Amino acid sequence: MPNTLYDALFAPHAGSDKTFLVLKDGRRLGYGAFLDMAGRFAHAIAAAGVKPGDRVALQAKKSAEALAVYAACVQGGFVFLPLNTAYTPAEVEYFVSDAGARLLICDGAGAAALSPVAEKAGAALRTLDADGSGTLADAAAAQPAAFPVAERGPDDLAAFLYTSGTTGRSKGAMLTHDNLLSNAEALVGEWRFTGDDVLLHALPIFHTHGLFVATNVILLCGGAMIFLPGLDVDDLIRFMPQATTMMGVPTFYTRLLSDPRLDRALVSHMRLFVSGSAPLLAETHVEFERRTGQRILERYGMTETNMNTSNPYDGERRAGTVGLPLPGVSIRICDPETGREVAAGEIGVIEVKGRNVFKGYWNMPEKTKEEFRTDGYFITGDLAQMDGDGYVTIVGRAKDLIISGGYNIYPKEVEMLLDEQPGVLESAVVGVPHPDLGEGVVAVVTAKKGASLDPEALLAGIRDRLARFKQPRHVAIVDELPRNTMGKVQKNVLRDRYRDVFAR
Ligand code: MCA
Ligand code: AMP
Repeated sequence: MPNTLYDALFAPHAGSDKTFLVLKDGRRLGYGAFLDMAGRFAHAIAAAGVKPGDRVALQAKKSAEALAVYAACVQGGFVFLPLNTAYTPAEVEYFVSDAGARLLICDGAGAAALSPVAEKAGAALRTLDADGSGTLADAAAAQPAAFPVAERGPDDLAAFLYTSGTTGRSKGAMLTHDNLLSNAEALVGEWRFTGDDVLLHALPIFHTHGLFVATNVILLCGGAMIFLPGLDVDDLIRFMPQATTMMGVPTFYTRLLSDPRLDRALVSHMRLFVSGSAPLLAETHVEFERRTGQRILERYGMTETNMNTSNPYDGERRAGTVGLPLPGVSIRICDPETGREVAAGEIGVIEVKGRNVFKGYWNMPEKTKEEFRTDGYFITGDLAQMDGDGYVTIVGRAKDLIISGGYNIYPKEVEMLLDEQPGVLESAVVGVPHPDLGEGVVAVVTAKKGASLDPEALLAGIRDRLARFKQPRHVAIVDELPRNTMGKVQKNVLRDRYRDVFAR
């Protein structure tokens, strides 16, 4: 049966004993063994009542087995819904019920808290631990490795990835087989990936960067990944000699730079370092080149669009820019109000069109409509300028968004929870420079008349409902919030006022 993504990414490797994954303990997993595991998982998922088109939510630690669940979903025609492991059960409940997931797979340790969530949503619950054990693995063990590949065309859904919204309500971005395949093809070509590549992979696999950019590129070219559980600079340095390429968010590069072991000799054999998900400071780019002789290649993307632009592999990699539109991706910079394209060099909002652009937000036709122009361009909310050579420089965001260590945080979501705390009149949440994470979260809160507020108590009040990475790292209690003449809170004033709270 034809299956767009399976046929391109997985089927060519059937039966191959070539290494796909090198794990932290040095174990190697061949492509054939990985696909056999995926086939068994596909049986176990189907046995839980999941049919093609149904959503399968996964909140589990990074492991070869967790990645095999992704492969199993593509093979079985199930829609893969990966979730950040930092999400609290309250957050997971929203995703599972909004997506109508038929199955929730979680860590064994999280099963007690998530069992009522699954039950309420009418989803089956299975577990998968970091060591590959759990009830899903148990159910898969007795199954055959072969699983019939479900028929899926280019426009069929492959995955849902939730992105937060400016209203505080997360939206499920629906990604098709062709969205993912077209982008992997563009990146393999532009970044010259081949079956000889070994990618140092320390990113999480529940986001576009670690899953679709890194993993799909390696699957498509038939290379290997050194598959590490997370960012540990000792591991990066230990495995670097075995790798040819690395992808990371800017924090990967600033942490490597703060280690004296990073030098030319360590990385002279590497052919490519890629950065994305958050702005790479030009000074990081320059400092990395000074220390290592390597010019980091910065690219720009979004969950809804996969990758849009990239600095060139062979041409000039310009620090502070995100490069040129990828092949097959059409980019224009428009006036946010009128939607008219601005002249070269002027600032506007980035709009994108191409096979990479998602199908819309799940169950939100109105929201989807708002974010597309009538001629099919998607409005990203990123402010940028494009120079005469086509290089794009991101200068800010029209959306109220904080990016901390590559994770997105929508202030509205945090503000809504703070505003519910006893004694709180109102709050404003902003991102300010953070030396390790790029931006750190600051909450500025005012009290109701007669109430007194304690920052610790406020944080304790939101702890169970908000993933740790979204929680403010600095809370300021003030008498009033600065407002403009229209009465709107001036977040730029707050960003300025608190810009040094995380300074080293
Ligand atoms: C962890 N913590 C964080 C973050 N990560 N706080 C704020 N922002 C973060 N990003 C907190 C934890 O809650 C914990 O808090 C403490 O930091 C240590 O946790 P740990 O897990 O040890 O942190 P870490 O290993 O140092 O992780 C930092 C990290 C990680 C390596 C920057 O966040 C990461 O891998 N980020 C990559 C995210 C990513 O892949 N983004 C792509 C999405 P406490 O100690 O208080 O409990 S964007 C995307 O896909 C688009 C399409 C694109 O363009 O790529
Ligand atoms: P997400 O919603 O998690 O997919 O995050 C996408 C957002 O990350 C984009 O809309 C940008 O604001 C930001 N982003 C991704 N790559 C870059 C980059 N190289 N430079 C600046 N911002 C980036």
